[in-house]
Amino acid sequence: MTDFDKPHMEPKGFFGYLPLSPSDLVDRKTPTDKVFSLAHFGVPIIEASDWQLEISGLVNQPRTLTLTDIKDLPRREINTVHQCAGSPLDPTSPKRRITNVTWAGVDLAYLLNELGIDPKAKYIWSYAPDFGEFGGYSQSYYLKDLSVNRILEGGVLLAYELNGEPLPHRHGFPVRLVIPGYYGTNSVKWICRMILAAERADSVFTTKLYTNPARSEEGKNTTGSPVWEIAPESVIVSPGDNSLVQQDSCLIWGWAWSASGAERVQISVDDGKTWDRADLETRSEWAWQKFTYNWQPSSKGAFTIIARASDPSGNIQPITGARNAVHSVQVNVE
Ligand SMILES: Nc1nc2c(c(=O)[nH]1)N[C@H]1C(S)=C(S)[C@@H](COP(=O)(O)O)O[C@H]1N2
Ligand SMILES: [Mo]
Repeated sequence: MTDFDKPHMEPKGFFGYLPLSPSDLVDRKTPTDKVFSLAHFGVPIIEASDWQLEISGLVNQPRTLTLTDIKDLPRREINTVHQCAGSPLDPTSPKRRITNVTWAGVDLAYLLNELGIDPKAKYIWSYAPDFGEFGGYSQSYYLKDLSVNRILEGGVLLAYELNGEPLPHRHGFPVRLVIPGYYGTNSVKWICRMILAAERADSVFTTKLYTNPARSEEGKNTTGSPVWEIAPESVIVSPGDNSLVQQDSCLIWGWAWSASGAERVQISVDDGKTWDRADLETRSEWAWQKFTYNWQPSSKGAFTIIARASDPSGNIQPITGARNAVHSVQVNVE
C-alpha cells in the first residue's frame, strides 16, 4: 500500500534553509526567497508530468488527480502564518522559524465533498514519497494525519502556488498540503496519496515524533497530543538584540499569532515583574498581527525587553521550556 517510486532527491539527507532572524522579519508578507525551508530526508525533485494524487479509503468515489485536474478546481488564496514547530528531537526549545505568506490551491473541503466523505471517516492520512533516515528511524515515505473536522472548517489547501508563483521544489512542487493554524510539519509537501480513515495514523511522524508529552492531572493520565494547532507566540522585530536606543522614545514592535489568533500582547522591561499591554491589530485570515508599544525608558543603561502573547482562550506564552517560549531582546538605553 505504501510502495512509492523512489524520487531523485537533491539534496539528499536533512535539509534546512533558515535565512531570517526575528529582527529580519520586517516585511508583513515574507518574500519567497526568504521563506525558511525544512525537509527531514531532503528535497525530492518531482516533475509535474510525473505527479499524481490518489485519494482513497473512506470516500464514496476514490479518485486519482493530475496537476491539471487540481488546477481546474476552484482556486482559493489564503494568507497565513507558516511556522515550523522546531526540532521533534528538542521540542521544548523555541526556534522561531516563522513567516507570513500567501498560498493558492483548491480547498480540500470542496474536493472531498465532491468525492463524498463516508461518515465513518474521522482522519485523513497524507503521504509523500521522500524517504531516508531521521532521528534514528528509517522511513520509505513521509506520513502525517489530520482530522476531517479541521478540513471541513475550511482553508486547508492542496496548494500549487506560494506568493503567486508555482511552488519551488523545496516548498513542495508540484502540490503540497497547507493547513492554516497548524505547525508546518503537518503540511505535507510533494503529497501523492491521501487515505480517509476512522482512526489516526500510527507512524513515526504522527504518534512517535511530534507528540506533546503526556501529562498526569489529578491522578488521570492523558496520552500525548499531536503537535497540530499553533500555540500563542510573538516575536520582537524592533529594537534588535544588542541595539542602542534613545531614552526619549523607543518604538517596540513585532508580530503575534496563534491558531485562533492573538488576543493580547504584553511587554515587560523589568524581567517579567510587570507587564504593559501593547497595541495589537486584529487578524485577517490566518495572518500574523502587528503589535506596537511606545516605551519611554525610565533610565539609561541595560534593559531586557520581553513580549508575550495570549490567545482568545487565555493561553499565554510561557517564559521558558516550550517551543513557544517568549522572545526577548537586550538593549542599551543611552
Ligand atoms: N513530504 C514532506 N513534507 C514536509 C516535511 C518533510 O520532511 N517531508 N517537513 C515538514 C516540516 S517539519 C515543515 S516545518 C514544513 C516546511 O515547509 P517549507 O519548506 O515549505 O517551509 O514542511 C513540512 N512538510
Ligand atoms: Mo518543521
